Amino acid sequence: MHSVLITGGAGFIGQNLVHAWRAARPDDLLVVVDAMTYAANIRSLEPLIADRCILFVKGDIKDGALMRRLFDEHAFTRVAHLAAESHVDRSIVDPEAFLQTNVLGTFTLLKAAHDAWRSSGTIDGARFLHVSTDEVYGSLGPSDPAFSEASPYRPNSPYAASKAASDHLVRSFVATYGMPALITNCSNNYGPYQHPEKLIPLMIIHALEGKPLPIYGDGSNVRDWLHVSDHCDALMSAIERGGVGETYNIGGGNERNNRDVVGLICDTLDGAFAADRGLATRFPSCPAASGQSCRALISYVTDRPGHDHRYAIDAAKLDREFGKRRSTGFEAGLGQTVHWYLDQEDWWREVTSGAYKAWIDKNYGFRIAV
Ligand code: NAD
Ligand code: TDX
Repeated sequence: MHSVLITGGAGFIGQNLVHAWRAARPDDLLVVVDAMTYAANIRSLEPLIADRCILFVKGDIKDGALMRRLFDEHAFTRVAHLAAESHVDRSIVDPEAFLQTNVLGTFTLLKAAHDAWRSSGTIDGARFLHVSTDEVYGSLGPSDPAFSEASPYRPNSPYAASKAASDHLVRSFVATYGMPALITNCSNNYGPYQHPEKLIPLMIIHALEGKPLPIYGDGSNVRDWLHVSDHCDALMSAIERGGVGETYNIGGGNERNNRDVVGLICDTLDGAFAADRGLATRFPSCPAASGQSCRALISYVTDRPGHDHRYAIDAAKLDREFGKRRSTGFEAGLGQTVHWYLDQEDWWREVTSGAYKAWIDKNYGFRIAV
């Protein structure tokens, strides 16, 4: 049994990890700390909080005194660190928050964990899992081999640079202070509870509302899509079985270009509307409500500055050490995800009507149609 701290547990991957952890290890004490930025949502955690299955603390990882107090009160033996500013487009418009949370916040948390574990003499059995991204490795050409754990760091966006800096800090704490930490670098996640600023939910919701589907550049950029449930499964394996100081790449093995992903979302929605006439009543602005294809909404817009062309992950080390378990095929996972957003209209309307909307209105800059 462990006392576990999950930072960023109100975010997309964090919420999924809280539910997965609760189901897999019901005896562990779970404490979630999250600053509740625009990206956070605790609707799905409310039943767990009410039933005292988890403890939720609204707090900032940059608050060193609070972090240290949490370690002293709960004697954590596991930390899954997911709190971050995570959206590349925001990092282009306003990079400072990324440096503050991703770099300074990670440093503050590392220091609090290290101080607490050293002074309580529990450092040997403890584990600190730093959840990072494949974006630290930069961009691949069409025929380059996939990123491995040995790939050099070449971040291109302020987001990627801030995550790279945080990875380096973790590594330095392992080498210098004997911190029992490890790092995972994973590819693009998709699935339930993803904020509608990210490609897949954005396209689903825009299509339902009859808005343009803005594909950056020519849409040839490739991402390796990983279902969030497979990611959470790998994170739980890594924290329990991974080696201190090790890095594990986590990928879905599902390389797709953005044109194909958006086309598949459109086709899935077209099929769903054809099968369920009630959807036309709920979403009358969607082209599929009048028998048209959602593809009619696709609009190629100005490219993201510094847009990485391709990410691909070589997950051989993860598979070798923990066994291959990532099992969600992309077409099936995307279909389930589209249906999740169809079923959870209340959830995404609440999100899209809030702070996210104010930001997107103000920063629509580089989405001007070309
Ligand atoms: P998200 O933006 O959905 O959630 C991040 C959470 O962190 C939010 O709940 C937010 O409130 C919280 N947070 C932000 N600043 C904080 C602070 N200073 N103190 C405490 N909490 C704070 O992000 P996500 O997609 O769930 O990503 C989680 C982690 O996984 C991040 O570290 C991200 O870099 C990494 N990652 C994500 C992906 C992906 O495809 N989503 C891929 C690779 C790696
Ligand atoms: O409106 C859009 N149109 C578009 O063409 C948006 C939002 C995105 N895109 C493109 C840009 C990317 O090539 O789709 C691709 C995916 O974009 P995002 O969903 O913004 O993800 P990405 O930039 O690849 O980063 C994601 O994966 C790695 C997460 O946001 C990061 O947190 C993670 O580290």
